Amino acid sequence: MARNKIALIGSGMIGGTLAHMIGLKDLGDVVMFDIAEGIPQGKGLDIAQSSTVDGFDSRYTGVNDYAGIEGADVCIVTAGVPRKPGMSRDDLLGINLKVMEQVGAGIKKYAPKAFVICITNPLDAMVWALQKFSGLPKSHVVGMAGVLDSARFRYFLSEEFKVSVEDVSAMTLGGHGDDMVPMVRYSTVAGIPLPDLIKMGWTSQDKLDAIVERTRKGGGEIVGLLKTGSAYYAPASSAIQMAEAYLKDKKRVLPCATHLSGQYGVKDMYVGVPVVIGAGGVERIIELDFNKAEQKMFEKSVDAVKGLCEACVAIAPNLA
Ligand code: A3D
Repeated sequence: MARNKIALIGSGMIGGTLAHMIGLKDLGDVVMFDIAEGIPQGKGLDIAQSSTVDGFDSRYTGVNDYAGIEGADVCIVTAGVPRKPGMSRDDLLGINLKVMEQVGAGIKKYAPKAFVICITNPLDAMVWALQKFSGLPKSHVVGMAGVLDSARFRYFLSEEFKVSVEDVSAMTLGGHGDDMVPMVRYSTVAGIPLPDLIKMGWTSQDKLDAIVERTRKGGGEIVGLLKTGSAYYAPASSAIQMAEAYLKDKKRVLPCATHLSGQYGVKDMYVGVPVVIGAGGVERIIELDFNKAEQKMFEKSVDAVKGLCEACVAIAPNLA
């Protein structure tokens, strides 16, 4: 049986971390693509040399030509620029939209059957544009944000409750911006919802509100500390979880930026909602019943994404 071929479009901080994780998890062979000459080749060779120590057989190729991604089963897109302190994700839109046009054309030509996971920011608008530029089926183009935002929420909750991260499940929906919607009602410790944990005296409403706020600003907190770029370990882990769900047909239920065509009252936009990911890509979109407060937050988040899509159309009218 042929091994999976995983193409990483963008070989920067997240791309390099992804390449290493794919080897350690034995998910397949890796093609690293970048416009910067030498970077994908150098990182690929470095990781390939580590394979003898760690004992994995993934093969690594570094390329500067899209022909190298031919026939990829999965493409993970991080090409573009990240945030620096003082920048919002939205400030990246103009530069990264042009990058998505090139990436979309490359995937369309060489890997039209791939499952594509976009990470480039501003995420919800970039994945929306990438699907249009590439012309791939909507079920096969998704954005990574919800898994990361939920992972941050889970981590902060596990610290607050002093319990294993494994026992905390949490869900963050909506767009990947400061208006994201951490779903307190649907987040639990071993099945016990957070509102019940407040009643049980495990935490207070004020502390929970502070955790929700820290989750919303989780990316910015790391940008402020690093000063030279944005987070890359947790974003890479999150995208790997999505790729693995597809390659192993795991049918994982994960919050992903997904194309909505009427679900949640949203049409032709990518927004973070829970979906089932298996061999068919996005196999099912799960529609939750929001209460009034959640609905209001979700609508605010959707409005922010809508504004970004309109800004994309102003630059590239063919996206309309
Ligand atoms: P970085 O280390 O700068 O890597 C980006 C790479 O893209 C560099 O190696 C560039 O040379 C390359 N590149 C630039 N233009 C092109 C092009 N036209 N074609 C191919 N490659 C190109 O950034 P990073 O890896 O830290 O972050 C990558 C992206 O992910 C940024 O847009 C971040 O904002 C975004 N990001 C998203 C999340 C989400 O949760 C959605 C989290 C963290 C970072």
